[in-house]
Amino acid sequence: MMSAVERVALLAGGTGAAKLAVGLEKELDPGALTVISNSADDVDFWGLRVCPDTDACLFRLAGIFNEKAGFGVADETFNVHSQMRRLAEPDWFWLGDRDLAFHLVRTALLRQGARLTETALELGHRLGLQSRVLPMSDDDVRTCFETDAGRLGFQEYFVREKLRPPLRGLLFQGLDSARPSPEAVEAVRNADIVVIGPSNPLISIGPIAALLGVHLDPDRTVAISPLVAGRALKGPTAEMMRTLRGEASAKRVAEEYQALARLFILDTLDAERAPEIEALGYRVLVTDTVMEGPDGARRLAAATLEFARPAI
Ligand code: FO1
Repeated sequence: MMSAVERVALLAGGTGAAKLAVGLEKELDPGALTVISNSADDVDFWGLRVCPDTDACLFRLAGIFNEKAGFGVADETFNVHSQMRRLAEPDWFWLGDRDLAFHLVRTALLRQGARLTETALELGHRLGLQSRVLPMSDDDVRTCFETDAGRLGFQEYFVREKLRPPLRGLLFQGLDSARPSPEAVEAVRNADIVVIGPSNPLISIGPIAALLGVHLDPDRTVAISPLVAGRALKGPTAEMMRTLRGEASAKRVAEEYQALARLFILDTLDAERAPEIEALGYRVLVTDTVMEGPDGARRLAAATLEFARPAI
C-alpha cells in the first residue's frame, strides 16, 4: 500500500481500462483513484440515458460487471427487453433488467437538473465505491462513423450494424463546444500520475484527450498500449487503426499520444518495438499487459505505478 498523498487519474474506455481500474484501486489507498470515462459512446435508448463506458467502470469497481456479455450487470435477465419487443420498440440494443435500474436512476436525476457528472458520482456512491468515476464532460459529445452506409451513431455502428459497413472516417459531434467537467479537470491537474488506459486510442481515449489533453503534464502521464502484437484483445481497435491511421501497432499508438505522455508501456510480445518508441521521446516499460485471471489487473497496475513513480 502506498502513501495516502498519491493520487492517480485513469483515462478509460469500457474494456481494458475499466479492468485496470480494479487493479489500481487495489494498489492505492482508498479514494486515491479517479477514473475519467469516455462519454462519447453514450446513447439515448427507450428514452433513457445509457453510458456504456462509465457503467463498465462503475460495474467493474462494484464487482457486478457481466464478464460473459462484456457489458452490463452480471446475472442479467431480459424481461423488459422481451416486452419492449412485443410493443414493437427497437430491440437491437440489449438493455437488461438489472442494467435498466441504473439508466432509470440516471435519467431521473438528469431530468431533475443534475449534471452527468453528478449522476455518475451518485451512482458510484450508492454502489458504495471507494473510487470516483467521472464522465469526461457534462456536455453531449457523440462519436459518429462515416461509413459506406452513411453516417451512423456509435451504438448504431457497433451494435446494430455490427461494424459491417466499411469505415471511412470518424467525427465527434458536439466536441467543439463541449467543456471538460470541472471535476475531471481538477482530477487530472491534481493527480500525481495520470494513466492512459489500454483502450481504443481513437474512439475511447481520443475524445477524453481532446477535452482534457491541455491539462495533462506529459512528464506525469503514462500510456498503456491496447495493442499486443498488432492486435486488440477485444474490440475493433486494430482494424480501426489500420483504416484510419494506416497501421495497427504499439508504435502507432505511441505516436497518437506523443503530445500527452512521456511514459509508455508496451507488451512483452512487442519488445522489439521499444527502441522505435524511445526514439519518439518516451521512457518505455516492456511488461505483460494482458490482464489475465484475478491478479492480472493488479499486476499491471503495480507495474504501471512502479514505472511512473520515479517521474513524480
Ligand atoms: N454491446 C453489444 O454488442 N450489444 C448490445 O446489445 C449491447 C448493449 C449494451 C447495453 C448497455 C451497455 O452499457 C453496453 C451495451 N453494449 C452492447 C456494449 C457497448 O455497446 C460497447 O461495448 C461500448 O459502447 C464500447 O465501449
